[in-house]
Amino acid sequence: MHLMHTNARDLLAERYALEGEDAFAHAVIDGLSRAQKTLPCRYFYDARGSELFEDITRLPEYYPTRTEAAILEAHVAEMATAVPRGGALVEFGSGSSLKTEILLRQLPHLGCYVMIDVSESALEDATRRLASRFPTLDVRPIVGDFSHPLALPADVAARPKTGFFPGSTIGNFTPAEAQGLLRAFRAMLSPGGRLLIGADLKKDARTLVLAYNDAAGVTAAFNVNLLARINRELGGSFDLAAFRHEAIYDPREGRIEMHLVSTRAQEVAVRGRRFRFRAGETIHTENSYKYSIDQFQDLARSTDWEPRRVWTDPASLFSVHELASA
Ligand code: SAH
Ligand code: AVI
Repeated sequence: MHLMHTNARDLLAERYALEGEDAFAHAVIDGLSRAQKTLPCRYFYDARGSELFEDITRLPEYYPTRTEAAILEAHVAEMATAVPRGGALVEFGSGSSLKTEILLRQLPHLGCYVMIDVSESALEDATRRLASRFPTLDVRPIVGDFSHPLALPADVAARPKTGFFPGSTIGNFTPAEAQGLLRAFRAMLSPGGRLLIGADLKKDARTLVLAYNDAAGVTAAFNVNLLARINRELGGSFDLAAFRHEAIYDPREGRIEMHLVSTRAQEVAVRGRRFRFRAGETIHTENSYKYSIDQFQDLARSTDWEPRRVWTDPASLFSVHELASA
């Protein structure tokens, strides 16, 4: 199996130097040095984190995955018209690519399927499964961070391109960051690109808070795994039992915030640097923004994407948007 690493391609030298473990160490030390400690949520997804995320998608409280899958099933014939014959489908943060199969089954004349993810293990599993379920499909896994400049292979770049960004992963970026991403995707998918993108919708706070505080504690394990990863990969000294998961909804920002709360005053070392925590102090680990359909379409317009069709479920929990390069 051939996984293409973006750092093997024509990226900036300084980014090359900051790949992998060094980039992770740099981000952790920078984030823990701030007044409000923070860690970038893309580091959730090591092999264990990717497994835990798949467990989250099957939780009764976590409505987004099954709702989006139902929207895809119901409207896939219309959605497929956004993908030209012989075109490339380029997925950002593809994870297990399970929902993508709904679309792939409808696209027998697809030129190729590009999946971009930071999780090498998720890409490996998905590549293996897709090879057996879609034996004639040209699958191109790319290990990389879609929020950094990323060059598509020349033969893919030459095809008409449709982006696929499901799961409401766009919600894990602030609106300003999301604008930057949407612009970068537009540049990558141009000329004439389309984007099929999932966005979780605003709803009552109770449903939202339960989705990120499941009874079985899987989301808590997903959150704490970030500290375990720092211990494993950077020789950190986090006492995992001394941090607890917290997820709150901030209605003014329209976002779920995940935090790790230090249950006592303590000091933690990472790569020879020491970080002090007060009892109750938190590390902000993730935002998950919730949009109205209008808000999301305005965000798209502000980045020169033109909103076309939008599909939702009967309870208006989740939305899938078709955007066209304006
Ligand atoms: N698309 C899937 C998975 C969503 S989970 C779904 O809808 O269920 C988010 C996925 O995005 C994970 O697989 C994670 O590894 C990946 N990811 C998160 N931030 C990323 C980044 N900056 N670059 C590339 N992949 C990223
Ligand atoms: C990937 N992303 C859209 C998920 C979300 O809902 O924000 C990640 C997640 N975090 C906790 N549960 C799921």
